Amino acid sequence: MVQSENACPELQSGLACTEPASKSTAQPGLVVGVGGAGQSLVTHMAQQAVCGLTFAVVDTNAEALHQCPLPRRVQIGAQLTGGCSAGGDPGLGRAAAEQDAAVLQQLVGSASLVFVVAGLGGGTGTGAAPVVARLAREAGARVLGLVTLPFEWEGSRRLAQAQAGLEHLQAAADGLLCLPQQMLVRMMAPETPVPQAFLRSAELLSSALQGLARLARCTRRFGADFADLARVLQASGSSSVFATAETQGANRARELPDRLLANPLLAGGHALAEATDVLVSFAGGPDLTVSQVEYVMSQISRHAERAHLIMSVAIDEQFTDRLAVMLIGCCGDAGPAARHPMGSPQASHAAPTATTAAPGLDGYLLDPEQRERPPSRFVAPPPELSEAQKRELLLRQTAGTARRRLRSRWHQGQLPLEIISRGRFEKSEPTIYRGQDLDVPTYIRRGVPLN
Ligand SMILES: Nc1nc2c(ncn2[C@@H]2O[C@H](COP(=O)(O)OP(=O)(O)OP(=O)(O)O)[C@@H](O)[C@H]2O)c(=O)[nH]1
Ligand SMILES: [Mg+2]
Repeated sequence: MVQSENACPELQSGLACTEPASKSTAQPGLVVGVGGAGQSLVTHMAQQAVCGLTFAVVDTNAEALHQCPLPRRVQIGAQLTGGCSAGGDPGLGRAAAEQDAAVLQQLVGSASLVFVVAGLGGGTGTGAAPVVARLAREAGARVLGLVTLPFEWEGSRRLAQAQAGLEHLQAAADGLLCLPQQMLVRMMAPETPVPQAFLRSAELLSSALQGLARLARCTRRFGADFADLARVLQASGSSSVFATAETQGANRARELPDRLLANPLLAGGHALAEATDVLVSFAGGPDLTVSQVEYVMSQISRHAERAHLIMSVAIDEQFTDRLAVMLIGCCGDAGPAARHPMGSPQASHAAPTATTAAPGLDGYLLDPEQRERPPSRFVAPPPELSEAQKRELLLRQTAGTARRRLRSRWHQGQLPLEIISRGRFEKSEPTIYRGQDLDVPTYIRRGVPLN
């Protein structure tokens, strides 16, 4: 059900969607928060007044929806959960979304660009976000995910659920940007209250949303486009790093790299050292100069020597005398991307990869050649094994350990040592304690066999 501020406060499934369904009246961009974290993240994003975007939230939890200040609220799975949350069960979250797929289709149907926002690890966001993404793509929208992963202290089950949800969302969307919330721990003082940490997540993802929206939508843009963005985001999975910075005034280009690298997610630039792809998206006014871009790029490339740099410049009158940069780095583990390439069955209109990207881009790319990349020093992802293969591997390992233990017992022997002399203690009085001569080595006194 889609709920507007004026609609009946009683949330019911099947209310008419308040948005037009026609693509000719396409919304500039729709941001959909799914689940509890999705709601609070999107509420924060909506307060940042990102132009050209509209906001909506989707949840199983009717009470949480009632408290959400945004006008466009959609309750899903009322018949399955009775208006409660999915209780941490992503299967239930997914079923809830499937049950109300028609309403969700109405919600996303007229958007050309959809951002799906969720905190992964619980039930609704983890299960329903991939369904929302899939429906949006099927309706012809370009879809990007913006998600968080749980803190480690939330437990291994949540982390595993989040990881599975991440892969589903990655398969359903054109790309996603992921913020592992555990990274916030090292950015904050130990006594930081949890709501403060959540607020920091919201700020980081809000600024990423602004950068992504600019890159995806700006018509006066040079260089990398949505296809490049999608490729970098698809390849990065949970291993991407991102940062945004904005400066103003005559010194804006000089100040920008420092401000960007001060972002704790970049760890002073160290996080870029291993990156194989770095996308740098500029937003500037018509007064943006070549030397300003060159300076910022030269500073970034000093920290990302191994990376393939991809650049995009968006020109917007509102950025006159201002400069904003969004940086996304990934470590080139094509992992889930390779497993779910953009031409996957779910992809109804897969965006082209960089090699098939729009002709004419090359002139703007700093490194347009698809040169061979240096081998990554990242630890390779574990191989994908079937259950039977895992069992066999486990059996072999266990058998190996047992054999090693047995072998070491068989080879245990005793060296034929005999005390013939007490060495320099020969002439001295023996040190007898509880009937034992302490000048005799302990292993001999105790009869410990040596190999
Ligand atoms: N940044 C941020 N993260 C949150 C917030 N609430 C929860 N999270 C994170 O998001 C994960 C999922 O929690 P929720 O969004 O509450 O779960 P849900 O999707 O509503 O799922 P159910 O309540 O089980 O139906 C948690 O494990 C947290 O890591 C929040 O307000 N802000
Ligand atoms: Mg919830």
